Amino acid sequence: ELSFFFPVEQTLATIKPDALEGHRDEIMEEIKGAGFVISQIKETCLDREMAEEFYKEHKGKPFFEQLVDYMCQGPSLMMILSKENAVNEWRALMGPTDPEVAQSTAPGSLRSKFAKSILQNGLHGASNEEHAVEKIKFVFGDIDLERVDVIDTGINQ
Ligand code: RTP
Ligand code: MG
Repeated sequence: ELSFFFPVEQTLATIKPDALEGHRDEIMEEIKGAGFVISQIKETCLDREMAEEFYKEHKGKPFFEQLVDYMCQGPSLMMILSKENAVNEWRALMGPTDPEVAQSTAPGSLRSKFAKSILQNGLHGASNEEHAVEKIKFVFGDIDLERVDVIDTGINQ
């Protein structure tokens, strides 16, 4: 079992409403193709209060209200992704926040393909390990991350 030598890490990944509606299957294939295990998955419609909490670190920024509107426009897909170095690997697969930057600096990335604008950029990923634990707790409650890979979500084939 390789994970004995290369400890598996978890991150919180989100397919935002517009990308979920338009590109769910393509994005799921890319996630599995990149070697992530989908350890938990939940489709959920954030309400304003939840969206504000989800992005609380951006409260007060000029784009905050638009960001909350965007996150509430339909269901999002929340996932715990497991892989060695999952936090950074998932951010690399997403690519930069701004799709124009993504297209020029990370042409294979998900945002280079599926983001519509710097706001409507289709995907979220926790920015560091501490943030990942906090976001996982917020979305999935108090689950045991040591055991999260034992649960078979049935969608990793
Ligand atoms: P995320 O948190 O969603 O994974 O995105 P990120 O780290 O790449 O970018 P961050 O700075 O954390 O911004 C969070 C989300 O806010 C929206 N945004 N809009 N209009 C703007 O200038 C602007 N800047 C950021 C995006 O939806 C971004 O993903
Ligand atoms: Mg962020």
